[in-house]
Amino acid sequence: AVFWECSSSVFSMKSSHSCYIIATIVRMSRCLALVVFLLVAGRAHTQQCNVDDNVRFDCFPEDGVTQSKCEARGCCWRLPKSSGNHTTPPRRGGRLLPTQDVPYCFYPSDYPTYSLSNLKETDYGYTGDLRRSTHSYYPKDIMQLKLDVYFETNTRLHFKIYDANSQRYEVPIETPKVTKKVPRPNYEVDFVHEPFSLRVARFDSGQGMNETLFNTNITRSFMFTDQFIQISSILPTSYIYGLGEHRAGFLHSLNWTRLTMWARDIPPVVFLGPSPDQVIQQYTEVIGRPFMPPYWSLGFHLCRWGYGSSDKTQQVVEKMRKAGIPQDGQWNDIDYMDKHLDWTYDKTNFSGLSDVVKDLHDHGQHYVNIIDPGISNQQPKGSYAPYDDGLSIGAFITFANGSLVKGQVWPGETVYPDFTNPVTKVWWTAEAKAYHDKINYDGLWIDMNEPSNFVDGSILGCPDNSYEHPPYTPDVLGDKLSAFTVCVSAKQYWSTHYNVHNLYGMSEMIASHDALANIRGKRPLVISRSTFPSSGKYGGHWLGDNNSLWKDMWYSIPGILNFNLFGIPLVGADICGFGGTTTEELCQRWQQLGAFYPFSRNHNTLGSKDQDPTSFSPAMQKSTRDILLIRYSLLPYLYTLFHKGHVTGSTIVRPLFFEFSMDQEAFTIDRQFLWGSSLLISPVLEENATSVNAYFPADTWYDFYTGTRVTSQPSKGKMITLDAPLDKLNLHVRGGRILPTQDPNTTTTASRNNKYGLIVAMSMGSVANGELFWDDGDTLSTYENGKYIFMKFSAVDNKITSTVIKNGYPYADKMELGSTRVFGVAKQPTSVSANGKAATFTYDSKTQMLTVSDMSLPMKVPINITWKY
Ligand code: MIG
Repeated sequence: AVFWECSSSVFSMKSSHSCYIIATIVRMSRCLALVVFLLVAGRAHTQQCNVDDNVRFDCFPEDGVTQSKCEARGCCWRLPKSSGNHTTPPRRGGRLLPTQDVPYCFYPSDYPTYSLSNLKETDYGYTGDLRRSTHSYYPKDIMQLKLDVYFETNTRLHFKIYDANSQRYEVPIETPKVTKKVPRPNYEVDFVHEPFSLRVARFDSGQGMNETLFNTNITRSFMFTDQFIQISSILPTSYIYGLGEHRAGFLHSLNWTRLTMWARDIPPVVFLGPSPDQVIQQYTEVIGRPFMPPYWSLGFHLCRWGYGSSDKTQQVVEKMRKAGIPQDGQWNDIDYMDKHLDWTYDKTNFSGLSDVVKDLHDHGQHYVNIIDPGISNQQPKGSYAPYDDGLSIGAFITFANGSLVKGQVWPGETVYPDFTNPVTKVWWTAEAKAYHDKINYDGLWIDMNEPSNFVDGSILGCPDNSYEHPPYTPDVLGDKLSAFTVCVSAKQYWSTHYNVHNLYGMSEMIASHDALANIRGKRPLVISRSTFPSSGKYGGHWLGDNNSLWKDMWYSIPGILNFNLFGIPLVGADICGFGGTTTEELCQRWQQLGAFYPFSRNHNTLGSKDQDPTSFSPAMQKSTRDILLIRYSLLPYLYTLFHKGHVTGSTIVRPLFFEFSMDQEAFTIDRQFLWGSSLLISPVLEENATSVNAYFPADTWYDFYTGTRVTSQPSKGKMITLDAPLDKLNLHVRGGRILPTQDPNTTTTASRNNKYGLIVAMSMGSVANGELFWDDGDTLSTYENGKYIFMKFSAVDNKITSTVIKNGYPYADKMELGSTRVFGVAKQPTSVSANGKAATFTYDSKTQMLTVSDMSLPMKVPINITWKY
């Protein structure tokens, strides 16, 4: 059970154990990140209640506070200065956006807490003892704690606070083990002994001063009890991003906002940056780097709940082909199943399913189906192997007494696989293989894995114990931990469900990823609804059930940006909206935006009107085709970004401030985003709009379509109103960058045979750089095994060259550069040569774009394109 609380200068986190959070924190010219927690408090004896409104730390975050309940906790009860005539606090609650107000009940400044003793330097940093002598208001204080501080790398400090006398549950995610401290870290840590507090500061060599990143010396609210943990820090900034999946804008409100992340549980680390993208690289160094997606998964995907038959599924694919709209993946939702049973298909309505899949494969396309965790226990014995086999090996979650936890999901009564159990993984692979022998699917879409349950806890309710009824229940849906999921006191192999609840989805991702790799021997695609830090190692995510609303289209941008912060970059929202009925205009705009989601899929709910692109007017189809062809042409650039993400942890889609971290205007922008450092996407998010106000951070930017320079490295960023007729998505390329491209086609299988291209966008000083990573797009571990080609491109004045850094790609002979567009060529060239031969070119003096075409330059050796004036 976890929640956050933030005021303008305070936040805290309460957790069942230890926690792990990442927030990128930006302050004026500096960016950092931050993270995490645990700890304790005691009964106040004397009360120092003279605390300013804006630093009041909420002592009664749950609903129903009264003066007597507050004072029973040893806390202060005072009207906020800003309360006006109100004498009772407004009701709290409101799950998505809790009431934001100054707490009436808050910690006194002399609240008893822990003291620090025996602080010693060690090989890895520091160790010390934390003790308290009075109890807090929550049951079972851990009176003696240990503090370990690890100086792990120059940019990573890790501190851990834990029970001195007994082993508590820790999340079994492998994190780097560091036993020797780095000699010259980029930070310092200091401690106050009585009462205990800790401060972390980063050296800022540029400014010759230190910047405090984390400082718990704010309120004595540090608690560490059996089921309630809390630590607070002063924030160095009011710009807070990240902190789990929420449907809201990118920037968080700091007005006593509670963000619930039911059960997150790994030790704390502090990442120092300083640049935001470095923060993410440092974070993924700990949790694991994102997987390398199969190339085909970066194409466009189509799905809906309720095609109802294999014929209807086939028809939509055929309509897409006829319309010439790119499509790499066709998906089926739960209606393909026989009575919603996992690893079966409806032999009546979907009798042609294996032919549909064969036809997709014959056309270089792929097929993905949904799988839910719940396994029906209601089928006649001997008729449904997934249940019979699972039961016989003990694959399912049980209560402490060994009886099965039975819930209710789509197939009716179900049991739940315990994916943390190694035997369950073996069973899951066997079931996935048996089904794959019938339907040759290519990827798995795993839904309902919170895990979801249509009854609370189980069909028999839940036992009465302290897991089910903790002393503090965070702000969760249904007001109890087992609401809409399984009983939290149920047993799993790793630990009690209470401890591993939020890991359920990830454990299923691991099992599904490994099963696919095993069965297909190729790169797996797993898309999961529930995720946890480290999930990006195993698959991607879609943002769940949005609606066909303009606002939800906007929210998808903070959504994809956040998942890039979380190290799960293969992410997208249901294009055109899942619930409700889209309009053609909304769907057309959403297809434009969605063409730039890392994971691009149109999906629709049962019973809603068709919303695949072919169900709209020819004009809408054309605009969707055009923008998807642009996506496909840019896939070499996107794929190279995924490679970078896989190897260094850098982000694929980025908020503007990741690249322009000195620009305060950029901090709040969540209606535009970047692909990598170089491509700016400025979608229309409003109905009836024919223009868009787009922010251009201070640099040189070119219109993607015409090559026209829109800004010439001004000293400050600018807001510019751009034309955005219905069939146009505004895209801009940053000066100084080279993007690798490929002539598009309607599948990646086809486009991968085409010639490559370059978009060269000159800086004001007439230089540009870029790179390309390429491999066969489907073989496992090509980077790790050296089966790839990696090259760098550079442009200076009137010359473009390449350097092949590594060539281990078996088909590198087939790669040819066909064309190049150069933005920012000031004068008309008289001739252009490509590897020494005269080349075809055109030049537009108005836009200053030089286009060189009809080339066939082998890419495994250096290229050289030169023009003369
Ligand atoms: O209870 O499988 O978020 O994408 O279409 C609903 C049916 C279950 C929820 C998923 C949605 C999917 C739907 N599923």
